[in-house]
Amino acid sequence: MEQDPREKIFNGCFNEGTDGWFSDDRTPVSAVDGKLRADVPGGTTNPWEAIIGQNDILLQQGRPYTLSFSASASRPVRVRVRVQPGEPPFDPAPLTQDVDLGPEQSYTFTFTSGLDTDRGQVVFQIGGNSEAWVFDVDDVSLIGGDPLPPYVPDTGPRVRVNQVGYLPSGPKRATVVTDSPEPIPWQVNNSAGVAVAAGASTPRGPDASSGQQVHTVDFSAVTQPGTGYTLSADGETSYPFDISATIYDQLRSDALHFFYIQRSGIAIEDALAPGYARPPGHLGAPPNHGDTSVPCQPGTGDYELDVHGGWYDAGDQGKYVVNGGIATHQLLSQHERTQTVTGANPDPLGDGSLRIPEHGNGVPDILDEARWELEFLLRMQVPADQPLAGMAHHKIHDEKWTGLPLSPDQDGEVRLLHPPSTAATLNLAATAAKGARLYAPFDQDFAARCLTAARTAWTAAQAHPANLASPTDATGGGAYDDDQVTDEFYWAAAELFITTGEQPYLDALRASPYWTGEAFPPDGFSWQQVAAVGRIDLATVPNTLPDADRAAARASVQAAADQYLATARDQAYGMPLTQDEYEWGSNSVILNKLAVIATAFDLTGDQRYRDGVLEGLDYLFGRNALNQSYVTGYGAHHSHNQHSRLYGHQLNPALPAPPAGSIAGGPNTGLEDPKAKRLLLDYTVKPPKRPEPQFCYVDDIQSWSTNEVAINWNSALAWIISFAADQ
Ligand code: 9MR
Repeated sequence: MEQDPREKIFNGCFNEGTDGWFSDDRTPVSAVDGKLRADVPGGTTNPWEAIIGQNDILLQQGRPYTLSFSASASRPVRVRVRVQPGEPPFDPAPLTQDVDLGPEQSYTFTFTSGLDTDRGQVVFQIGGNSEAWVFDVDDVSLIGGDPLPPYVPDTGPRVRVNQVGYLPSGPKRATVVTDSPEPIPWQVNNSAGVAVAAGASTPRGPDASSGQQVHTVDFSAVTQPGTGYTLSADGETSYPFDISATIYDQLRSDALHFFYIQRSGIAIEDALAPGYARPPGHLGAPPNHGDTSVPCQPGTGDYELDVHGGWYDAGDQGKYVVNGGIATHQLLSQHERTQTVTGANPDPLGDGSLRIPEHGNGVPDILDEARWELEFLLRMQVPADQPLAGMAHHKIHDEKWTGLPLSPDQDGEVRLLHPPSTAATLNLAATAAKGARLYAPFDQDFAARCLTAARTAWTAAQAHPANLASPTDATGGGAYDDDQVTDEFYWAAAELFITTGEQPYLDALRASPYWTGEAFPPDGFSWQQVAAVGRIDLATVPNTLPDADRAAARASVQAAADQYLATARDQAYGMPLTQDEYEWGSNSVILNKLAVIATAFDLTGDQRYRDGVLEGLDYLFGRNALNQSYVTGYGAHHSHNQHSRLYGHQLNPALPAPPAGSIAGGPNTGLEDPKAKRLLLDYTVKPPKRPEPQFCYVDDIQSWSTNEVAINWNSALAWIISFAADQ
């Protein structure tokens, strides 16, 4: 059916399953034959005790509306339909209508809105019956008010630069959106408005990831440090930028400070994080039901574990071993790089460098921060006297999804341990093995504890090589499922071998398909594809691999870096991402490819790699189709409404926005949340059309699939910014 431009309901025909609709916990809903079906429980007294509805409905005061739907009931019942405010006390409601249901029938009601809100609700209150029944509803439509204005992002000037700036000795490129078929003149002005360089652009034709006609500009010849430079071309002037050797220094610290603020199980101190102070989350104090004695999911184990601590994963407050694993690895690697690479500066990561409570304990602060998570990962290991001893539980999170915003100490949901998985167990083995060698100079006991846990986990994973996390276990938390764990085996074997030098781990490496196989996926490594991180460590960290094997590992890093650089060269916006790779967390895909390119630079000193990393960063700081810096607090136009229960400023001005240095997930062509769909899909055509890949992003707190924060994304940012700041 053609959508009326004044339509206020999203997915009212249920062509997209139950997307956009909520129900209460006791009323399961599903999309059946293009309708929504609810199995309504019996034994309730009030209509609102069973409920289905949609949030974020735009209602304008004094405007007429028409609500229509078709519905049926498996036996005659009376239900109540309401259009109401989205928050308690849910009154005054512009429409309250009792409806007698039976065989399928269409219903139409008109009303005038007394409310002015973009957070209205349409609800079907279907409780109040002693016996269970089945409710079917379809073609839900609310027409009225003014047509929804099409969402037009603020893309600023058509001249796109790195809004933070450029290193004096680094490449300096920009992208100009213009239809001109011929080169156009450009000019760089300093802050006094004096022209310091000029030239002509290079036409690049149509750009596949943005759908735009673009030119590139190269002003690398400008090397004089200064603030407030601008680039002008085609009658437009870019946002200002700096040229400075220190542009990434503060971000090196901020990107890591994010982890302190995401900590679970500790009070966040205002003195360390002004504006972010909060009581400890999930330490067993009511209303929390976690995380000090957390039971297993029903039917999966008869014990409880103390799994307090660690970092909250993202905008949710779950804790997932596979994502905690890669994030911990990247922090540990950031530290380890300072020990293996000449020119990598340990001081900005050392004791006293970060804003954390462990100052002055003689341990590099970055190791203190990583240990906060590593201790949690160790707690997730199944005790020796239980079935699957030595494995790691896949995750712990709320039984049901919680709303936004939510301070973790106020979370009243039951939290459960989800079954152990091979992938989680190998993440524990890999990170604990790496921790064993890195903490040894500072805390022998902890290092020994790590190594024992890593060995135990490795043995347990070998005994249970195919315990896969369920892809459907995604209520109240993410699934983080992975049906391929040979890469996790390879990574864990690599870390255990590097730390111990023992033959069985080398044998396991040799037996792995990754020993000679491609470890670097075309779309970069990730929490799910981890062979690359094992390979990078074999190539960079001192170990006892035979020389030829070590040389092969190094050559493979370089070959992957060459491939990623070739991708970047094809992009008029300069980043190593093809138009098909704008997936969930696409910014981290770029960052992780940049880490491979950076490692090639560390190994070879070849400037092409260093320049490729720096140019790739330009995209993340504003040289892109949206003119958007994806890092909070950095650049003239930066993301600041990321999806998070902690940083709820967009919903409640009394709450903080994400802290400076938080990176957003980035454009995602899947548009996997209702907000992104409603704003970005063009419903005037069938099937609804999404914008070009680079435009599949919205800086809105409700768009979790394009605009969330996450520990594995900030760990990727922190690693690469440390590299860039070292240059
Ligand atoms: O980063 C994850 C991405 O690769 C997946 O496609 C997506 C959907 O399963 O989940 C992402 O991870 C989210 C997790 O499931 C729950 N916490 C927030 C994570 C970041 O969005």
